[in-house]
Formats: sequence, structure tokens, C-alpha cells
Amino acid sequence: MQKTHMTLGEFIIDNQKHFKYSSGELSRLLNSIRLAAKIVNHDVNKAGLVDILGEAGDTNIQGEDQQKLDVYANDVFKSALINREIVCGIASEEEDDFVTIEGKENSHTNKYVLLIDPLDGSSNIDVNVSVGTIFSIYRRVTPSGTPVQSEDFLQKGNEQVAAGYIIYGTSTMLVYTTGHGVNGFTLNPALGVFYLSHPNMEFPEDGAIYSINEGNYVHFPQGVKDYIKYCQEESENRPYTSRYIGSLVSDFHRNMIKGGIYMYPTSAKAPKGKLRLLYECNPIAFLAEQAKGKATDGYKRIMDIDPTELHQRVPIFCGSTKMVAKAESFMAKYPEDKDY
Ligand code: P6P
Repeated sequence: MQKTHMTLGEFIIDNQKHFKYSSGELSRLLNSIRLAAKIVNHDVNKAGLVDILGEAGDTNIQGEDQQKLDVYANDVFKSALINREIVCGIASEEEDDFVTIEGKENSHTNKYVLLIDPLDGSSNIDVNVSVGTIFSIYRRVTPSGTPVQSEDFLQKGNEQVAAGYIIYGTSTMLVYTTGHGVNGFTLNPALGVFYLSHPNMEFPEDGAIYSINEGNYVHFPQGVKDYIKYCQEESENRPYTSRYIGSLVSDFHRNMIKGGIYMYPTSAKAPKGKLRLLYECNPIAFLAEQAKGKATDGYKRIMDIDPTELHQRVPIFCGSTKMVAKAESFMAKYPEDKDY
């Protein structure tokens, strides 16, 4: 039974009992993310007032214009971790390659790597729509005491130690899992404290909300077109409601609470999908499955996909188990679309 008004800090310490050999590094890592989230939140909430709106004039490896807040958020999370010598490496949507963190006396002995999308949905910043941070944590797999290598980042989603997101919305929440369910914490901005507000979050098994950019309809695989038409048919609890914010974290969060499916499939415009496997789809998939939902690429589990490159993209169908299974049943009719 959770204590009322439990803070995130207390929860992280309490949760340490699941890691009997833990040296406390994971707790310190999660606490560093907690601190960075508060700093980013402070500036996201006043983005319209200070000169951090608009594009940073640079583009990231995806060729996307880097919004100033993207770059700022990336720097905040990086420095929160580098200064505390907890991780041996960081991979970020905003960094072309992974960043090696040497740690105490250049010892390269820190245990974890962090993969992060520091500000997802950042194109929404200038129009005051909610955005989010998505993070994923692994143990390094190459020998301790040596510089971190790409293998430490190119791990299957099944190997994640922890994953979560921060949603900077009408309220700011941090939602995360360490493999023992999903818990949500809401920031009290007056106190600067995250409180446990959504214990044991779970997807309803079924739902009536579908989230996809229907503007791309003509470019979708036939299985996706068929499923969208199914959602729109008059029958039982259909037509479903179409809700698409253009911010993955916001759509996912709403669907986890109300039931629903989020889809970003392949298309003629995005032949491998748009979302990145390592720091968007894998953490979202870990959370989905821990919340008794489902996350696949339309054919196989996201967390079974063997990564090949840092910024690789994959299609994703995630949310209520019955809705994802239904979408997959339409995709199964077109096995030629399995490979992307
Ligand atoms: P589109 C934001 O750029 C993002 O990565 C997700 O947060 C969001 O769901 C999706 O892309 C929006 O992409 O192509 O529909 O604008």
C-alpha cells in the first residue's frame, strides 16, 4: 500500500528494495533525471517570455531544425548526469554520436548508459502545446574501466533497466518504470516536489481512441488504411474518437489513462517510420508492456528488435492490448509490408 503524499525521492529509495545488489547508482541516476526535469520544466513553462523560443539555427542528425529549447533541454540533462558521475555514456536525439563520460579519474567505471530524447514534440513549443522528455537506461555491456562503445547503446529494448518520460503539460508529470509496474508523479511547482499521483498505471485492455496523423493516409500501407476505416465504421463502440496531439508523450499518456492506440507506421514519406527505436520506441514500449499494454512495429514486439544504428527509425503501434492486436490483424493480411 503506497504512503499518501509519497514523494518521488522517497519512492525511488523505497523502490531500491527490488535491486538487492544495487549500489544506489540507479537511484542516484533517477534522482538526477528528477532534478533536470524540474529545471527544464521551469524554462518550458516560460518559453514565451524569454529568448529560448524558435530555432537554434542548427539542425540535428535527423535534419530537423533544432529548437532552442531542444538544445537547452539536452544540455540540462547532460550536465545533470556528467556532473554526478553516474553514467558512462549518453546518446541523445540532439547528439550526432554518443557522448563518452569518463567519470572519476577518467576511470570509465560508471555502470549505466542513458538514451534520451530531451524534448520530444518540440515543434509544438512555439504554439504552446505540451511536449515531453523520453529516457531509457541500460547497464553497459562492454568491460568496466574502458570507454563506452556503440554496443552499450545498441541493446534490445528487453535489456532496459528503467524507462520513463516527463510530460510538460497542464501539469508536469514524471512517469517511469524499473520493471515493476508504472508509476506517475505530479510536480507541485510551488514546492518543487514530485508527488505520487498515479500509482500502478495500467492501460485499459480496450479503448475507443486512435491516434495517428491521418494527413498521411494516402501514403500508409494498406493494412493501416484498413484499420483506420475499421475505427471509423458505425458498429458496437465505433466510430472511435480520433485524437492526435503531435506529441508522442501526450498521446501515449492520455491513451494509457483512457485507453487507446497510438500509431506511427511506415509510409511513402517515412519508409522506416519516423520515431527512433532507441530513445523513443523502446522506452515507450517498456512502459506500455509494464502498464499491461502492447507495443509492436505492426508485426513484432518493439523490444525484440535488434538495433543496428543509434538513430534508426521503426514503425510503432502501441497502447491498449486489444486495439494493438486488432491493428496487427489488419497488418497481417499484407506480409509484404513486414520488412521496412
Ligand atoms: P508528424 C514529434 O516530432 C514526434 O516525434 C512525436 O512526438 C509525434 O507523435 C510525431 O513526431 C508527430 O509527427 O509527422 O505527425 O508531425
